[in-house]
Amino acid sequence: MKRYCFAICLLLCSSILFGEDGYRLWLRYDKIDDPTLLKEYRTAISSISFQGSSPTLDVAKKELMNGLEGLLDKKIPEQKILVDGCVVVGTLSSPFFQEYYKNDDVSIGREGFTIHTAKYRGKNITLITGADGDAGVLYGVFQFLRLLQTHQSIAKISIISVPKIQNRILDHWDNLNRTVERGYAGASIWNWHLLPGYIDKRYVDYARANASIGINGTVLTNVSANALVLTRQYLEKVAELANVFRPYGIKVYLTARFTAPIEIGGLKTADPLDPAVQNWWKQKVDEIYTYVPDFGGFLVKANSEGQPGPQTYGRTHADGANMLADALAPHKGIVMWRAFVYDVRPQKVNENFDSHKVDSTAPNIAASDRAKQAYDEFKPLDGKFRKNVLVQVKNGPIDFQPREPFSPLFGGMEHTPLVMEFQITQEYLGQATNLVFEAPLFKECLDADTYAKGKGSTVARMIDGSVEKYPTTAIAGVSNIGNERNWTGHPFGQANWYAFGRIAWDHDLSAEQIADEWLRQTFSNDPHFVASTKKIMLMSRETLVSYMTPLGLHHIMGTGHHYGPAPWVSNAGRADWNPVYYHRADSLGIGFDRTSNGSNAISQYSPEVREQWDNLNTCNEKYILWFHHVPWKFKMHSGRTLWDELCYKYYSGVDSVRWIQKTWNDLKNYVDAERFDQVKMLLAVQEKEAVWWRNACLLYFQTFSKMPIPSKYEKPDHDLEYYEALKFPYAPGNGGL
Ligand code: GCW
Repeated sequence: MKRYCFAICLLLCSSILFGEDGYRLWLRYDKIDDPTLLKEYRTAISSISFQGSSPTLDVAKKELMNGLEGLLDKKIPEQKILVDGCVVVGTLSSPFFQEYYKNDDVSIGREGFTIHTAKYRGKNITLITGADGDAGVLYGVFQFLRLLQTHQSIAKISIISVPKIQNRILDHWDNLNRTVERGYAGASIWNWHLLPGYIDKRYVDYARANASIGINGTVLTNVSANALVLTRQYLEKVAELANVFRPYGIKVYLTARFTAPIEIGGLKTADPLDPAVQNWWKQKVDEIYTYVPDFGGFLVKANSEGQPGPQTYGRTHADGANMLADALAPHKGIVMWRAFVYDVRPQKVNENFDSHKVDSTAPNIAASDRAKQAYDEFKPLDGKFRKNVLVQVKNGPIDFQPREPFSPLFGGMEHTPLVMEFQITQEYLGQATNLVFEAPLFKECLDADTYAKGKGSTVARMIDGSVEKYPTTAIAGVSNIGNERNWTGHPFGQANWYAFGRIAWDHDLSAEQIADEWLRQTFSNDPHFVASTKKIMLMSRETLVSYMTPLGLHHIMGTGHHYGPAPWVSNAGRADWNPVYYHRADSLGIGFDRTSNGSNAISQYSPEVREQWDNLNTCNEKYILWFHHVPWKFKMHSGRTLWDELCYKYYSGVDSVRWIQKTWNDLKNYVDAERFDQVKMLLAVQEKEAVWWRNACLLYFQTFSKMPIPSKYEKPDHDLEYYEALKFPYAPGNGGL
């Protein structure tokens, strides 16, 4: 009896320990459940042999041993002599690989790797190699484990993989009090109070997860910055995190508050041309490097949304960025200076702008276009930045909306390397309740052609240094990670972290391939499960666009918390915080006229792009209301009027969510109960939110169009007043504001 109880206890404990709570992300390493494949793998992998040792090689070895032990359900021994089935791992400079490659030119740069199967000295072996020092070998090990986790054949491998972009960075908008701006997955994972003494195991798992997808940098703190992180007390904590991340090839960066010299340095000014200020930053940077010898540099949000900056002192963004760059240069650090600016400053206004005949129902809107400001401010500064400054640009000209055209800066800054900034956290994409796979959004932007240097000048090629050779290239994603057990709140939020890393490494990967890989590693290799869930993922972003902001609508969400629809809001603190500013609905039509007759934002793009979008008849309909004020009865490609098309989009968005729900429900037997139920519940919430968006937006826009919602559709279950009255005082994500 006793023994029986003990066995039950053990069973219970192990299921608690190994329950699918999502903590293990895509690094689950469970036993290969296909017996034939398991046999093949066990024959092909009999032992491992690490050539040399270093902190990075040591973590690579640990990962490989753990991974193989889990996947093959057996301990794989280390072997000093070559035997059949040996996996030989090491850097190119190790004696083994020196001899193996002899005079071959192995072009893998600092961080690339190769994986090969070969017959060598009569033995069938697998070789994984990378350059010295950096994490190439580790990346190779993770790629090898990925092959097994996704059930690929390993009989004949020949992979050379080199990242296309040098710095692949997660930007955390985490505050020192552990709130996370636009974070929906609990508190910050950085437990500042317990650092430097207590190293949470999560820091190591964070580093493993990032290294597994090639992320090699982390900005620890919010761009809306707190100068305290630059004090000695906090630098000691930062140093400990950097120590944990170093073996995994991850560099630490910090956000620099422009007025730090005043706030923590006791100076009277932060003017970047003041020698005392310059000297303060120089000394501060030198001090940082004593704590973190491989410190990456600063990310700066200046003169934007209340953050101080050089303009506060009558200086330019270039003056500010260059001052920090000079302090960092001796240490090889970089400055990522953000172009997300829309400060309260007089703006140049096109005289014709707003001259389209608006009638008395049009809300009162300012004669400016926020979409133009980043370009207007930064274009004149092109060529004026130091070599170690990169300008960091959000993917679209406004602000991480469900859909935006690419920012014109990507085609406009010939002499300045740009950092692509994507937002992984779903501030405007249903936060942590909506299932939205972002790879299609990332790809849509990266694959867009700027025509800046002729056809084929895609956004990706403009930032990765293939069009202009830059000494440094970078891409950043605003993190969606928090301290919730499964890291991202929504189980599918993990896919967006994963997708960002994979695309940052290789922007030629397709969204489909990334979804496929992620699903196989995170859930199951079952073909039916993978096919159905992949379909869900690949349609999810377009689905969200349809029920939130179809046809180029944007920025019509709730004020402040950005939760839910609020297209009626017209009383926010600044004109360009108001949804009415962006949709401009009136009795004649809807949409923001950014053509040459309107704000002329279109002029910031190359002629080839301009030509497509400036003309109402050739403009891709997914951007039509972004660039045009379109009459309600305008005939769309479908043959429907604009109003009917809008109804169609909103209704089809909700229908798609319902289809996704049904498809997920049918997958019950393929998924562990915990994650199945979580996703099921969240999809029910998403369906409610989609209906809410649809009803609220259509009822509101109908007050201008005065046209009926076609009778074939289900009727909104509340009236407009009901939706307008909804309030969400404690909606998450506003941390630190
Ligand atoms: O999208 C907006 C967010 C702000 C954020 C800002 C930015 C960190 O609503 O919360 O502030 O962008 O990117 O600086």
